[in-house]
Amino acid sequence: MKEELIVEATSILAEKGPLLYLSEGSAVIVGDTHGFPEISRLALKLWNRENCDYLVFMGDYVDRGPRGLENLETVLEALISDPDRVVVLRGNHESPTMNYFYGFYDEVARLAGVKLFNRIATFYTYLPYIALLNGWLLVHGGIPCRACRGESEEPVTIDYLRLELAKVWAHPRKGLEPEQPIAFQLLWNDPRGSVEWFAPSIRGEGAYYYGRRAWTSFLEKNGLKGIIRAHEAVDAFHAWLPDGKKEPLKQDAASVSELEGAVITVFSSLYHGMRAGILIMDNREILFKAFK
Ligand SMILES: [Mn+2]
Repeated sequence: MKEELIVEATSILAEKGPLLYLSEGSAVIVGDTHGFPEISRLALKLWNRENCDYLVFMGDYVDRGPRGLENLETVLEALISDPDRVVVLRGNHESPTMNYFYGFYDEVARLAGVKLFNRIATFYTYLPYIALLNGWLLVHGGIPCRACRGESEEPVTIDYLRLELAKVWAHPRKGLEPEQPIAFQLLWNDPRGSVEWFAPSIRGEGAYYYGRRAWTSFLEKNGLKGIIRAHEAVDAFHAWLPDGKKEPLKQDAASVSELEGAVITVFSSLYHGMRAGILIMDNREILFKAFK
């Protein structure tokens, strides 16, 4: 990968900020791709073929899979080719610490050298955390708690998230590893229908499960329809419905009204041997595409 590509992508993101308000439109939405550029290219092809307004990548481009650098390059070339319509969100693997443990640091050091890795690490701090589209919240992990005591708590507002993210976004020290609790949870939290409010996550300190009352009260307070996120290795898709039930989403399409109040997970990598999911959505309908 050329250094100029990272530099150009960084300067595009620097103008956008940590929270993106997208105007209404159709979108192709991609979950974790983890080193599988063929899935990112497939999403690009779908985006062109279906003539959608947006192409949204929800983070975790590198680590685990075999070709992280090539995958990141594919995503960044898409961003540079159409910066107003291609959205590139941050995942929990857009982090130097994760890259030391899960393979991407070694991959870059071997193929391109440590200097490029440092450029990439700076680039991570400019990635947006959240996009709002058609009344849905798009985020890698999910919604955060503040008190996190496992009991009912006032949901966070979008304004609060914007202000908290402004404190760490593009900050050369604070943003390199998103340790600030709100930023961290946006990238690390998982939904669980069996949980009511918030519960500590098996992923480790600072990460939580957000339960059905946590996400439904968050959606209500912010006037949102639902959450689309990635982060968990599932077979292409699943959804938690507002009553806490799990829906495997075996059908090819669902109306938006049918899924109102839900948290939808889309996972788009092949490293775990299951199918890669890609969503196509507009104001009325969500299509579920799965690939092997
Ligand atoms: Mn993840």
